[in-house]
Amino acid sequence: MEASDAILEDLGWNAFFSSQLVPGEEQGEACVVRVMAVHRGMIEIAGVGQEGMISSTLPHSKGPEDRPTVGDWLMVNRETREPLRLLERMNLFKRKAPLDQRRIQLIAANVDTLFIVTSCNQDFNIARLERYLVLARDVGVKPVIVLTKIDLAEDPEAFLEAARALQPGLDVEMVNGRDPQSVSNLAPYCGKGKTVALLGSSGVGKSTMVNTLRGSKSIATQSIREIDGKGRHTTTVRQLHRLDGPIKGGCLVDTPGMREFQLPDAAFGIAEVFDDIVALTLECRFTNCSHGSEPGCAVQAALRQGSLTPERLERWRKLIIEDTEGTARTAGRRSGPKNPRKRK
Ligand SMILES: Nc1nc2c(ncn2[C@@H]2O[C@H](COP(=O)(O)OP(=O)(O)OP(=O)(O)O)[C@@H](O)[C@H]2O)c(=O)[nH]1
Ligand SMILES: [Mg+2]
Ligand SMILES: [Zn+2]
Repeated sequence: MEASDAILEDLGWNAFFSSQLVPGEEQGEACVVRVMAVHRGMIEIAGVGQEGMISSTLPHSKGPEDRPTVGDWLMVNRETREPLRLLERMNLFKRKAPLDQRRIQLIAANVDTLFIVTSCNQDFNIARLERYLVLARDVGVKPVIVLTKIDLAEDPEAFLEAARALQPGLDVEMVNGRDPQSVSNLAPYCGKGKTVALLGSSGVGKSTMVNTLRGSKSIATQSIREIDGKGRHTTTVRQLHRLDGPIKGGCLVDTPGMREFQLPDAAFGIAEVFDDIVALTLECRFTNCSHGSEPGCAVQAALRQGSLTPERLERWRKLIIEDTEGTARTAGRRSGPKNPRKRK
């Protein structure tokens, strides 16, 4: 293996991407780089002998998803560093833009694991965590719930239990993000060539954790507001950071805390995170059951038995309605909520 291959592999380069190279492409004027950060109209890149800021404008870019985002692999001109083409993505995290729901905002591409970060305080919110889980399932990336600030919580175990109850088999980790010993629990998710993205509200400690994992204080962090415990939106750019300190190998994508978080069309992810309810709806007597007062409704029966809580049912209904309305809006028409049941 050549030294240059080793550099790319450290950055996450693998056979999925190398198989997309046209024979001879890399011997010519083109070389491959990874997008490390996105600024206004500019991107920061890293590759073999390539480091720095370049224009983010791609030739022949067609749709909103053609823009380079953090984690992307890009072919650029070796000399001029002009972007030539975007390599096909392994996966892509996106959301609806907060100020314009018709716009899609790209969050990160080519991610192996998603850390859904929340702190053991007022930030902890089951409905929001479910939303992030839906996103991860929809994108097809393994989610891990990371509970921070366990050193400040009176009863961190209660948060652990509530998080574990979200989904059977879900990975939940507890850390004091400022303590190197504690964050070393997260090392197994990192490692050579692996990319981990961190998502969560402002102030939960994403940047603090990235700093500690890297054994550095280079990323700015800021205390949360005392009055309501909310963060101050300290991180403003999505950025890929290489792990080359106490924990060696892999990359972490630090992201700005999200104020509000609207899912893109995510019917698949919703069905995965709420697979218990989906299974129940298939047992209802009527195919068009609204799970209200119809006879033979398996959802209502589960509520009566206590195997399903009304809160969980409500959260599912909300996501389904939101997803259906979003899809209808994108399609440029109005319609009521779809019946989730499809009979074969
Ligand atoms: N005691 C304690 N403090 C923590 C922990 N994690 C983070 N903090 C503190 O919480 C505050 C916010 O941390 P940040 O890392 O800036 O939060 P962030 O998630 O990056 O926030 P944004 O960049 O605004 O999205 C800082 O004062 C950190 O020192 C922890 O596990 N324990
Ligand atoms: Mg931050
Ligand atoms: Zn029903």
